[in-house]
Amino acid sequence: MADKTGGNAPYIAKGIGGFYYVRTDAGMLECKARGIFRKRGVTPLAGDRVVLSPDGTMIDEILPRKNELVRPPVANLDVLFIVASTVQPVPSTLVLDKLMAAAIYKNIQPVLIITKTDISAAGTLQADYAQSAIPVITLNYDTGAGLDDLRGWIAGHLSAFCGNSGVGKSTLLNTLAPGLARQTGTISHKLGRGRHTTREVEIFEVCGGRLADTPGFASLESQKLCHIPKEALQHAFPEMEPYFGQCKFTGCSHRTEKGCAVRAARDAGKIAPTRYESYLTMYEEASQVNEWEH
Ligand SMILES: Nc1nc2c(ncn2[C@@H]2O[C@H](COP(=O)(O)OP(=O)(O)O)[C@@H](O)[C@H]2O)c(=O)[nH]1
Ligand SMILES: [Mg+2]
Ligand SMILES: [Zn+2]
Repeated sequence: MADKTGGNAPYIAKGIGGFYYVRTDAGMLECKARGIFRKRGVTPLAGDRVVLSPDGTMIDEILPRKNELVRPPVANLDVLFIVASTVQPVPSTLVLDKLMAAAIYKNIQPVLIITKTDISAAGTLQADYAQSAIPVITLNYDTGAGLDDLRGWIAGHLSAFCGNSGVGKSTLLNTLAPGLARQTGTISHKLGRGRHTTREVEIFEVCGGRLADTPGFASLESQKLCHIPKEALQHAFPEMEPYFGQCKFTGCSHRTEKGCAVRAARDAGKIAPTRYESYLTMYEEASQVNEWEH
């Protein structure tokens, strides 16, 4: 499938037990990886674009990655859907902001999806992100609102869903791709292993795009995605970007410095207080990690 990024080379849909299932124009091929990868310390990942041997049994080459995540192990994600429900459970903006920042730092487009708007209005949550430059999709299954928007983001991209248990990820996937639940674990069945034993990422083609099913990625563990150094953190908050050149001091950390244009923007209502608050908390946490490491 041709993506907006990464071309349309064959890609690894799943790796399991030293075998790689590579989706090609000619269907799914079972391949092994050349020993050279192990020597170089490179592990082929689901999402990797690859060059196969002429007989289609070997991964000869892994094309350059746009990004890679260790947990969950997946390469070349374009979009991370961060699912939050208005209630049951009530979202933490800090947790959402951490995930969004991690995605941006990894060159992945975060998209916030708000569920359960039939139970409670999405107002506050929507307002928190209205000025963030992060796309927000408000879903409502009664009216169908948001579903086309979501399909538009899936098309032509490799994406993954994350979000707390109970926010409605499975419900959403079943709505978008009713066949997906049935497909899950097909490859491991072929291998004669119970699907409950597999923790591997598996990529499915749905809605004109590709979805990475990522077991163990249900909980919101942004620290597992990546650590963002405190100096880089400001770039993971896109709505702060317009003010960077305007602070009184170069190298302003946008916390307590006099003449900080970012703080002024917060005061003027141009940056949401919750977003700025998350930045401060994350900066503090990043500082502690840095000191501990050095
Ligand atoms: N009222 C309402 N309930 C929902 C919505 N989305 C999911 N649920 C319910 O929330 C519960 C958890 O949903 P589920 O999809 O299993 O969440 P997951 O843990 O993220 O996969 C289930 O009882 C769903 O029926 C929604 O938009 N509105
Ligand atoms: Mg679920
Ligand atoms: Zn500043």
